[in-house]
Amino acid sequence: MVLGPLLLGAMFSIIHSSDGGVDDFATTVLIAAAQEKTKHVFDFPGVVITNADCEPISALSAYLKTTKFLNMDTQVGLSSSRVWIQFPWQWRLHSNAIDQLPCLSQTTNYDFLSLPEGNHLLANMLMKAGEVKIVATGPLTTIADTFKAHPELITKVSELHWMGGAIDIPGNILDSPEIPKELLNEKAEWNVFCDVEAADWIFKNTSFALYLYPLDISEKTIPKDFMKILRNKKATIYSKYIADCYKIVENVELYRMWDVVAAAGILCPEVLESPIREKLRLEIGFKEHGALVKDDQGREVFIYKEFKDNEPRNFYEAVANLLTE
Ligand SMILES: [Ca+2]
Repeated sequence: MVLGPLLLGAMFSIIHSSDGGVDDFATTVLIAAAQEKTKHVFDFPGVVITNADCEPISALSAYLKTTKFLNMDTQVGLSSSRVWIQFPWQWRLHSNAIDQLPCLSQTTNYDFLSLPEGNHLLANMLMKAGEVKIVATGPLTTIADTFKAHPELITKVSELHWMGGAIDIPGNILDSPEIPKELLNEKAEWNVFCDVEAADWIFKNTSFALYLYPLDISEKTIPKDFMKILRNKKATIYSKYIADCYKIVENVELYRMWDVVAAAGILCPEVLESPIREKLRLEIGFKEHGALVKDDQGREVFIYKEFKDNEPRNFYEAVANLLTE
């Protein structure tokens, strides 16, 4: 489906479950830009932050400033859920850099304690919404905890689009200085590894369509290549903001557009090769903790592993077009 203008009101809502990294912010802004560009074919009621790939207070502050800066009608909440294994600090501190972006310096301070807690916000948004598609660009902790407390809300979700896992290529947890080497393995990816129990709960207790965007596809996305294409477009407030975000990680050689690919699955699916249907289960227990394993008894998942024509350039173009023009 290609999104287009609709005059009768929003067809569905997108809720973003973010964990506050640079790429998460880029994803949020892409959703906001697409909402404006498609003349609100979907609602974007909220972003819920999980304390995972971020320093949580700066991530919350940056999100509040961002939604104000971009004049977004989107609520923000920080979840009180806790992951099992935290991301390395070298990644988590990026949220502080976003909070310090010059474009966000004019916005005012907030009373953090008066804000809705993230899981309550997520539950309330689901109660009020019709059909919901969740874009999850961090661990599934917040979503699982909210559904454990409100199982009746699971049916509100038609699709979960999750950046997670590594299927036919190695994972990405080995370079994690804070974690003893014997607890790491070559197969797990961080969004799964950091809370395998939450992912396992979602796999076993839900039946909505689960679309997976593993490292297999996002490994091919290079922010510098995307920025070359974005710079050739007529700049907008969205494209300038994303340029500022990716500048924070421009010298991080292994940085990819992991999370943005998951949003593309809803916003511009025509640039992705059709997903492969597979049954997967979670490996739990050290050795291969967090690995996603093919298993006939596992959960049905639709895996996006390739860009159309094996060419990320069309993805860069489609995302750049949503942010500009
Ligand atoms: Ca993320």
